[in-house]
Amino acid sequence: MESLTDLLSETGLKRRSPVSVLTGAGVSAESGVPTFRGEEGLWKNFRAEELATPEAFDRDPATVWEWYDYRRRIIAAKEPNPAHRAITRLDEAFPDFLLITQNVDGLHARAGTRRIAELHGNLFRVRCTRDGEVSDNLGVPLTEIPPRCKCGSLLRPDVVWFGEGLPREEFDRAFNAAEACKLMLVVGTSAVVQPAASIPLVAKQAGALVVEVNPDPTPLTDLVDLHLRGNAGEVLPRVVDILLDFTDT
Ligand code: BV8
Repeated sequence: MESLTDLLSETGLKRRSPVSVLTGAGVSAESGVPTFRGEEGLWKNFRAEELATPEAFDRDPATVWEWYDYRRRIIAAKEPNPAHRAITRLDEAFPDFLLITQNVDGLHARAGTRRIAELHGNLFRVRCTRDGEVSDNLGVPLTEIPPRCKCGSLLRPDVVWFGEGLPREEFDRAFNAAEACKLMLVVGTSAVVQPAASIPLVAKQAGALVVEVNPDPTPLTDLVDLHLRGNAGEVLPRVVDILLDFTDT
């Protein structure tokens, strides 16, 4: 990876430099969590675009709720992988750091990463459909599917569905970090879902060094400074070693 070191030398990255990471489902692939669009990227024969919508929930709340419960059960049995843990090492080493994730699986927090912007919410939280109050899913009495809030309204997963706006605070944190960072790692995303897929472009246009980690090319690949082809669980720990060595001056 001498080319990464060459690029770091050109940019003069320091330990005090702002660093951001954008992740997608690929960072959880080596934990055994299915991605959305890979060949195994089917969640129980459903495509996210079919069920991850307000219309689907209005039409058939029980099926949508059960689909999320199915995903929660699968993910609760998984563990963070070396890619998640490598990102935690960055969070611990760089004073000005933000992880921006599209993932809703909660694995980054379970790996110990603290500074996270969850663009698309989190599977392990639920939200009241009447007043938007968010709570921990674990305390929900499953007397009926989907369960109801204490106010009597249906509960829904606290995730962003297609056609819904992203949480304003998380969106702003992510785009502000993209505009300020000197280095952005883009890990395990097919870069097709907007507005998340625009975040690396914002970083690039603001002058950051943008490095993609993905076994396959994506619509971003021709636009980034360096595409490291490989699995995040293998590539990221080595990238972090290089970043910490290079800035350890
Ligand atoms: C919005 C939560 C407006 C739910 C998700 C332009 C054209 C057409 C449509 C649109 C457009 N702009 C906006 C839209 C609509 C839509 C959209 O982008 N559609 C896409 C499909 C074209 N966007 C929206 O609807 C967004 N909202 O725009 O609202 C608005 C604004 C204001 C007010 C009101 C409305 C909301 C999008 C959020 C949707 N919710 N998730 C749930 O999970 O159930 S998105 C879902 O896709 C997940 O969050 C997922 O993370 C995300 C992106 O997928 P990826 O993470 O990239 O995963 P994928 O499987 O695709 O790729 C995996 C990658 O990993 C691959 O590249 C693979 O090669 C790689 N990989 C595999 N193994 C490894 C690996 N990499 C590294 N290591 C490995 N081992």
